[in-house]
Amino acid sequence: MKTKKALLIVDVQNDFCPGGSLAIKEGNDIVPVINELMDKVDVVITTQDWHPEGSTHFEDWPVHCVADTKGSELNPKLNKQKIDQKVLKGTRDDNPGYSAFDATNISLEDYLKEQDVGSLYVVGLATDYCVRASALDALKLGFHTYVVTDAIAAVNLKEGDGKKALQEMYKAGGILIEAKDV
Ligand code: VGL
Repeated sequence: MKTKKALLIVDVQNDFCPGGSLAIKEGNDIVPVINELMDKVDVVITTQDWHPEGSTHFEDWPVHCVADTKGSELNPKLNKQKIDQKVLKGTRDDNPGYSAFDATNISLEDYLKEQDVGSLYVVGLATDYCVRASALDALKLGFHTYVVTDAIAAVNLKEGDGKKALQEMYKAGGILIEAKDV
């Protein structure tokens, strides 16, 4: 039986935080909560949206998280020392890379299996896009998947998108939990 717990920190990058090109209001507020969670797990993984310049993905979104720019860097307040594995996604034009399992620098599924991870705690940005897609894929792949509700934030292009995504993840078998209960 896979026994280890992993924290999957989705896209806590400058462009998704206040001051960034696709800023989510609460982007900075979740960082201290995430830093504390790092001590409660065995493996810490970060994902980064990592788009080529001129990506067709930018027909749907403002230009954001272009590879090797300030905007694609992790939030400076995130504790980098505890990161075991970085994952890059959205690196090619044929896939928007919403899900951490679409990463191209490694296979996240293989990595988690090698590390003996059975449970994933998903946190980060944004609830209605990359958190949602990553959690739904984790559930499909059979991981015990927790979504830490006070360590995520939504874009909410349409009002209620974040809530809808939470319901979807719950219905698919995701466990909604608060950071204090991890
Ligand atoms: C994301 C919108 C566009 C995310 C990525 O990280 O959730 N949202 N690209």
